[in-house]
Amino acid sequence: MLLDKLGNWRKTHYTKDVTPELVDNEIILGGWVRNFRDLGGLKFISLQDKYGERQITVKKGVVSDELFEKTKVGYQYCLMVKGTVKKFNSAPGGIEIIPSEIKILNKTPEKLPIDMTGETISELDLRLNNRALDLRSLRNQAVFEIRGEMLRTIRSFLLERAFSEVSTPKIIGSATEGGTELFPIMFFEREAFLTQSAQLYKEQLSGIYERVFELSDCFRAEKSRTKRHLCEIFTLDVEMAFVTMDDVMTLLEKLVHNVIKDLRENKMGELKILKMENMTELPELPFPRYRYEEIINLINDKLGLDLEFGEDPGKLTSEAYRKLGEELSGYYYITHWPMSIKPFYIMPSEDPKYSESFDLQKGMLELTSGGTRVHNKVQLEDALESKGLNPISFESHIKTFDYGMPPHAGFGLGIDRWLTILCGLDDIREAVMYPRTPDRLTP
Ligand code: AMO
Repeated sequence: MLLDKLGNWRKTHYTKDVTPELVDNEIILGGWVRNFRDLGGLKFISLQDKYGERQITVKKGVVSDELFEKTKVGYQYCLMVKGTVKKFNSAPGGIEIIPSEIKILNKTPEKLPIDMTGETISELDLRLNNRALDLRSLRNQAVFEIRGEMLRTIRSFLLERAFSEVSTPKIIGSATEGGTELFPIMFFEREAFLTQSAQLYKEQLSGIYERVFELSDCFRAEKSRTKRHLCEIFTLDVEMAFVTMDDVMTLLEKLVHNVIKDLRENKMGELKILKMENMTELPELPFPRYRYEEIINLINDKLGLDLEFGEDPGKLTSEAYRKLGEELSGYYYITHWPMSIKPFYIMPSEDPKYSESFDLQKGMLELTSGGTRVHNKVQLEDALESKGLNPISFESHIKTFDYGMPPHAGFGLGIDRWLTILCGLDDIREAVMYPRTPDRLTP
């Protein structure tokens, strides 16, 4: 069969806009066949577009014989349908479209590599191998609609509070987080790296614009094959001048609260598709705050482990991690980490064994790290040396501390991890359109 041409047809509506007010009107929809049923004299097509789906009802005697014969479709065929909107209570949304013309714009092989009807969920690697198809599923549409809403709410929340959105380089000359886990690249004849975080630049910019944020990709050369690690991550970086970590923690918990409130108000349909309408609950403010030592004691007492001061609870086995998540299932802060396991830019506490730092956790998952930063140049140079780093490699950064760097604090939040939680996904790779892990460079 020859394919139809688009010609002068243009969509008049998206499926979500086809409401009962449009009954008896002629419309043009476009999209893909999610499902179809052929009952002999009656054919049903679920036509899906970026916002949802509508039922197209093709009944012998009601549509022309030519159209009835032509309507032989397969899963994910690309169609445009011109037709009249009718009320039909048992159709999704209480509406059906009676077509007068259908254009088949593209076809698919008889057997698709993954299930697209929504009846079963194919295995994740198979879905990722066929991601452009997989992303069309109603479930994935819900996940990425929620991601878009999260980013919009984050932006407006911060812009309303005198933040400036900034963009910092992703090709860098030396480490930001202190050495390891960088991807080297060739920058003409020189070696360069893909950035791990906006850390140093956002600190510098907080000395100019006072309150800055960035939403961007960062690269982590970690060979961690877990359900919570990626090699390319998307983070929210925030930095504020003239504050300490307490102010930043108050801002962050309000931000988290605001995003969830907005999702519950505006994306309930998507949460329902993901069966998260009762799970993605509005957390109470303020979030509980535990010092690092309290968490270590809790893990040792409740979970029968033997962690010592200075160990990173993040390095726990997944079993212990799961148990910690059962013990503390909501959002909570872990503060005052040992200085020995924090980066050079973090401010030591009055007792320098501890640091002015925090993580925001949701159950077993670390969502954010942050803290008060060192803003005194000499102290920063000493901190670099004490971490075994060469101040010469950080010269251009340190120089900026000569020109009136204000006290400042900030945090970095992993958007992919947060989306995983908000959508109740099992694996972080599901929260990224095209994930990068040690085993995955395509698609
Ligand atoms: P950190 O290295 O903790 O802090 O990163 C911030 C947040 O990013 C997320 N994240 C990851 N997500 C998926 N896969 C990974 N491999 C991965 N690594 C990190 C986590 C984490 O909490 N500069 C500091 C932040 C700051 O102090 O402002 C930083 O990058 O959710």
